[in-house]
Amino acid sequence: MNSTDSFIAELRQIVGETHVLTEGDLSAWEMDWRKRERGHALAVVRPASTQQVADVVKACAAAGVSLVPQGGNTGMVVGSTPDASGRQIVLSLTRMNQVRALDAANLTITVDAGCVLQAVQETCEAAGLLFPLSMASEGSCTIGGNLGTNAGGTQVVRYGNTRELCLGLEVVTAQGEIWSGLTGLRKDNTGYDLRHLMIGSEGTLGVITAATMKLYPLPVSQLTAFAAVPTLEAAVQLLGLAHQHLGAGLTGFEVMGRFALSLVTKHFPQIRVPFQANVAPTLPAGRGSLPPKGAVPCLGRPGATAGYPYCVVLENSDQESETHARERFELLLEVALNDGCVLDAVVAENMAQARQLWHVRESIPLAQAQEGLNIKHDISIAVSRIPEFVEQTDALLEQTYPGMRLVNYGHLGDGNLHYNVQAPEHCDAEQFLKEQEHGVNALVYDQVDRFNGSISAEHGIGSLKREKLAEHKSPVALHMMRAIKQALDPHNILNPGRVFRL
Ligand code: FAD
Ligand code: 2HG
Ligand code: ZN
Repeated sequence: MNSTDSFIAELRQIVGETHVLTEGDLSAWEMDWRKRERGHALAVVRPASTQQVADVVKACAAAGVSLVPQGGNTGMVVGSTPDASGRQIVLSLTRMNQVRALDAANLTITVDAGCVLQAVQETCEAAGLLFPLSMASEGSCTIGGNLGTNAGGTQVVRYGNTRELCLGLEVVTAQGEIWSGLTGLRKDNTGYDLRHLMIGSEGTLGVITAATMKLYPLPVSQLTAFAAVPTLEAAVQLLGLAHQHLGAGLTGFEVMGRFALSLVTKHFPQIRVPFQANVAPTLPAGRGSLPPKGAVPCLGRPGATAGYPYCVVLENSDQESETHARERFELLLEVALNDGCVLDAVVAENMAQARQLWHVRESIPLAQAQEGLNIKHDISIAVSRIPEFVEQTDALLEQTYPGMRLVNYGHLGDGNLHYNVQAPEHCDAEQFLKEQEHGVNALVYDQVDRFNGSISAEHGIGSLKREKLAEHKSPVALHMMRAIKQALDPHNILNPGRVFRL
């Protein structure tokens, strides 16, 4: 038996014969969600317990084999798939999917890292509690992946990123030791906060095997509106009004450019996008009229036409009764309509309609993927400067890459845009990316620097943005990051080549 065979045999002994995959179609583990890169794994290893993870990591360390932790493989930056060497293992955590404890009085839940986000949300809801992390990939992404990337999503404006929701972690170190840091404490200042070091480290500092996460009471009322705005400045003005009128009730504030919405209409014609040409008006405009069954009532001005430059989804969730909350919510929209920062708006009458409105927003990444390969920029800029950034950068891109199409949307409430560039129509997207991606990225990221922004707001670095990080992060910060990596993983076996090269 050669050394590779005996290594595979050892892995099989640890996790069981059928949970070490070496043959057949492994593309689900080897190809990233965006289909940017296809790697090749020595094996896909699927442990079922923390001890098995620790034993696998020890075996890898002894054999000098590196490993790539993987959850739902929905990451956007090529961080959870193996390289092309055929010498790395994919450590898939999806069999570790148990809820370990739910402490309603402490408002915490402790879950295995491989739990799917939606399953955690549903468990909490069944117990009358809210786990607020939410994103379009929630049916597939895992808590381990959310922590690994410090994922954001659509509720950050109220509840923060995954980091803010995490109280404790259990982690397997690069040496195969288990750090049991599963605390539900809100206060613990006993030295360096290792939890925060692990969160957002993209599998390069440790393998997260479980986490204790914060919960909240389920909101009593939830109101969602879809509003058309004349400009991005108006969207920012509406955000200010929403903070003022709704206070902590404001839980979501998303912006969507016209082209982004047109892709939803084009690729998912069954989805009703308010104010788009394919949607017959649901109601004569005006407050108070009763909507036909299943339709979203219209608050907007009569005669408003389709094709607004930007639309916004905003959500208020509250502990006060629906009647009070709705009064405040509708007052906000009335003030915004009078100020001219909203041109038209629909408010969901019930949860089913709210879900329809959110579904429009959440379908954009999928519609965009249907349109073809694109160049993603997950950037953050101070909210106040976003309109100026977009105006300048749109103009620069249009001038330099005539015909390119901007899919601009995102979490405006957090100052986070998905400022994505799609190849010109009828142009081979693969060819466009090959020839122009470098230049497009340089242009956009230089602008981000000029506006003191970040080149990765919520998706992380992976290998896709690794070289960009080196260009845009301060040398002092990079030096400290490397020192941490070398201290915790001196043999570079945990997701090497992700975030930076050593
Ligand atoms: P993976 O893709 O498997 O892994 C991501 C990274 O985490 C990799 O570096 C991996 O090595 C590491 N990792 C995974 N598990 C562990 C572990 N147990 N221990 C240590 N490291 C680990 N992201 C957002 O932030 N906000 C959004 O709104 C959002 N919307 C999305 C919508 C769609 C349609 C899609 C496809 C993706 C979206 N994403 C979003 C990106 C993605 O879903 C998130 O980054 C998510 O957190 C990844 O979880 P995952 O389980 O799929 O992780
Ligand atoms: C979202 O907010 C995700 O929908 C995906 O973060 C962003 O596809 C993208 O660019
Ligand atoms: Zn996002």
